[in-house]
Amino acid sequence: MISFHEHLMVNPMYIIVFVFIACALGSIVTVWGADSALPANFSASPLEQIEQLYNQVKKEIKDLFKAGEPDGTLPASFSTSPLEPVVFASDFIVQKFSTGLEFPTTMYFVGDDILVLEKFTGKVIRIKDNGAHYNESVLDVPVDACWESGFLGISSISNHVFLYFTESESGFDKIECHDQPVKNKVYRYDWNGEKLINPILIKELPGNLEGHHRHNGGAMTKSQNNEIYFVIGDLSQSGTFQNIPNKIIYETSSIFKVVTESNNSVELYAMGIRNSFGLAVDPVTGYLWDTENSTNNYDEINLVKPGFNSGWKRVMGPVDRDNPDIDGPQTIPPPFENFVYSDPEFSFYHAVGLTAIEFPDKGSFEKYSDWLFVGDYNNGRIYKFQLNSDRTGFVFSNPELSDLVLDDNDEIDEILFAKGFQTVTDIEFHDDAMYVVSISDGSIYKIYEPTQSELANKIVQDTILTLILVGTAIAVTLGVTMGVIRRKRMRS
Ligand SMILES: [Ca+2]
Ligand SMILES: [Ca+2]
Ligand SMILES: [Ca+2]
Ligand SMILES: [Ca+2]
Repeated sequence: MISFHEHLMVNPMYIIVFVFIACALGSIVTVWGADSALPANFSASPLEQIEQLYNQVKKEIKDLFKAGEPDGTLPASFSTSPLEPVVFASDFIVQKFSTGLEFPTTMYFVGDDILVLEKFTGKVIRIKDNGAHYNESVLDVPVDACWESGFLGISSISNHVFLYFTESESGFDKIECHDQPVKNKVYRYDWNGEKLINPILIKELPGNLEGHHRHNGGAMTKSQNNEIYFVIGDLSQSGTFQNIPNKIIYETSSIFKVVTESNNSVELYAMGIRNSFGLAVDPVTGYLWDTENSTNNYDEINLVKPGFNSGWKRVMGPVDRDNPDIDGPQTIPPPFENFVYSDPEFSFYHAVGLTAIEFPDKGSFEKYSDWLFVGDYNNGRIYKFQLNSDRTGFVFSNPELSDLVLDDNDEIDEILFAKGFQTVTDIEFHDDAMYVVSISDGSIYKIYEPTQSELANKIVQDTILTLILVGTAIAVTLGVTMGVIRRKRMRS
């Protein structure tokens, strides 16, 4: 359902119509008022009421103009306010699809149902194709969920569902932070149509090495060749996988590949990653892509070829840029095994907390088949990037973006697809629609092309709102005019 505020925001035309009608009616009513005598016993209180309404509407309009500022200039505190979602593509609408989830992180479709992970409960919630939840969770694991730990990643190949979570040693869910060592684990479960059963441990990784519960990564995706990729961040380490050659070799800052057709063997695939909440495989090229998170500067989108070194802690963002997060100049890391550094395909100078990354399905999103979508946590936005012809990078029409960095004053419109989701943590495409998980909102949104009847409903809504606005304009104009008349009469 489209809210009143959202409606006003997406239709600045209404404000113009409003002001125009208010002005036009204002002059007409003033003329009428000048020629007409008000009854002597005219009570002042309705006028006061109208004046109050006028002030209220004035405030409302002021707020609306504040909300309508160009997106790129919105301060973070404002953009995280509970605005309703807006899609900047006129042929799509957005609907709140499912609610009442407790801090959902990521999701995956099994058939037409969604399995979604709750960060702190360790529950896998199953959602029907109408957005309703099944009563019982399909799995409930013990999670150690302080800070960025917890239930983090899901993917699936046929009836095998792969899960990434920080496992609680005690067997009970734990939210409190602590210094005890824990493990991040990847399990494979069987989906029997009702429950996730028969867990097999695929990979055990460190967790909470410094007691920080930070940079656990957790994103997962699958390739067309029945491989599963998953990622872990640096767990605040400074060692070999962070491009600091020393004796510290924890399995961190890495992307791993599970070869399911080879007895679930796990291979190291990429290194030098500070942290990541997003992996996706291009359905055309089979290339893996990721999103990566900076301290303050240069969040990244990367094409991740086998043996990719993302460069952390020597470099974040393009190596020829200065990065205040890095001590001294940025440098290409020294070689480690066969890993090769390459610059990101795009970066955000100012960290936005990049999370989800996804290639569109066909159907309604066919027109975006050469685009890549990315979500962010800090602003609740969804960005879109047009791929080049060999799908190894992006093309832009705005020269400010052609340097492959969104700098602070760059115009953002070209890459902004939607906003207002508070905190995006996952995106999936399914059956003509894009689904978006908002962790702090406890909701999944659906972005899709409306049917004819939904479109008709929207037109009716538009008409009603226009009438309401015209009515308000008349009331306001009357209020102003009558106020003027009253003051004139009081003076005379
Ligand atoms: Ca649990
Ligand atoms: Ca990098
Ligand atoms: Ca730029
Ligand atoms: Ca996803």
